[in-house]
Amino acid sequence: MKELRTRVAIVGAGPAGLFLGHLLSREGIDNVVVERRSREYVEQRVRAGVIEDGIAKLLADAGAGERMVRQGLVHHGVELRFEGASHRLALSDLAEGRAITVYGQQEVVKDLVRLRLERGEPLHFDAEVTAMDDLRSDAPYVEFEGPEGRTRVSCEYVAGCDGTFGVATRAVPASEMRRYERTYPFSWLGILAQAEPATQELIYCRHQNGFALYSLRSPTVSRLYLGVRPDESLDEWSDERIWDELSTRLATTERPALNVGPILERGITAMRSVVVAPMRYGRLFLAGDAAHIVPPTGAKGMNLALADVRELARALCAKFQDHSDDLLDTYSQRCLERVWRAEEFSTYMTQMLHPSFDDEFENGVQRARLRQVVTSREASTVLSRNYVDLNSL
Ligand code: RFL
Ligand code: PHB
Repeated sequence: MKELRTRVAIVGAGPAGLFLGHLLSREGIDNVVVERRSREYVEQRVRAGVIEDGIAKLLADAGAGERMVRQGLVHHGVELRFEGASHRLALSDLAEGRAITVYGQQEVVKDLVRLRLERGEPLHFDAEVTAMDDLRSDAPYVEFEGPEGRTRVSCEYVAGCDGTFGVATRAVPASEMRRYERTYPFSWLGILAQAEPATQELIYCRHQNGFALYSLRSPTVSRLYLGVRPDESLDEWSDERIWDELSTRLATTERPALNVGPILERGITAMRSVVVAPMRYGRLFLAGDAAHIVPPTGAKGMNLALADVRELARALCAKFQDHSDDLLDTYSQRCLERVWRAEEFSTYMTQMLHPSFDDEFENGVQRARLRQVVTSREASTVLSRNYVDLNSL
């Protein structure tokens, strides 16, 4: 078996793992990132698209936002559409001038991979971490299987940034970590389409047939979602049916609902909420989806992941540079407070925008909530502040 030594072994090259590696390297802290998929795969994986105000600044201040600042689309509002009518939420007016940046998650990943490889820092693709151990000692290790065989990475700390149900959470004895979970009775069918967006701003739509979201990636690429039954399969959704349903749900009396174009990518994602606590076991620290999942209605997943590693990088710097354990010891508690706020917001958005098919009482409550959001300045202010900057409030 090959042997490597580093200070921090980082499992996973999603936004969390790559950004943690970036922040540590900037402080001169040696780290190794290990990713089980190929570079092409992680750079093409279409997922999140909304970056909060404070998280966009964090990326830019860390020298990782140059292309995002050039190519990202800054939005100052979103639209809420229900009962056939549109209502604009003036996010920036309601949230002290702050705004969201629409920039694909895979673009963030591409930027971070390129920066890392340019600086010659270790990043192993096609390398699956199969084990980690001695996590409660001061000499933990992880092992991975890569193109060159088996390697053991001896380190001082392990960062579990390996996403949902990863090897990191599985390495923790069940008695040492609690898992809180909720499932929802729907999934999201998402498409990326070569079509000019027919909207300037994101549209969150509640229709009696179900939820719809109109998002975008560039002046020529649209990203759209439909709420569907949890057991639905992509085979049941021809291109024609997808476009018909999107245009039914997004229709208003005022303008054409959308522009149609070739579908470049499609997928169905189940919606759930998960929190594991604490986000630490000995010298293993969890960050991002490895520690929590939010339903995508609040657009919080990638933001939470980047906010976690902002905390973790600070805590590791305090340890290595000032010999202080304080921030490491409070990491989990500080993150979880923010994570539960994001769970609350994501649940609120999800429950307000996905109609029930068998509970008319629930539907009455949802409509009342939406009307309150568009008529009460207090309600729209709370929503806007959480939407644009929850992780920095
Ligand atoms: P990732 O991105 O899943 O990265 C984890 C990485 O770990 C690798 N890995 C391993 N590597 C080595 N050895 C092993 N044993 C490994 N096991 C796993 C995986 O291959 C992977 O590369 O987690 P990370 O970094 O925590 O980032 C989290 C975000 O990806 C996620 O929260 C967001 O995509 C969620 N999300 C959204 N977040 C937002 O902030 N705004 C949005 O608008 C938004 N929309 C979305 C979303 C997620 C979606 N899906 C598909 C879940 C829309 C959708 C449809
Ligand atoms: C996206 O653009 O992919 C997106 C936007 C907002 C969400 C979820 C996904 O809430």
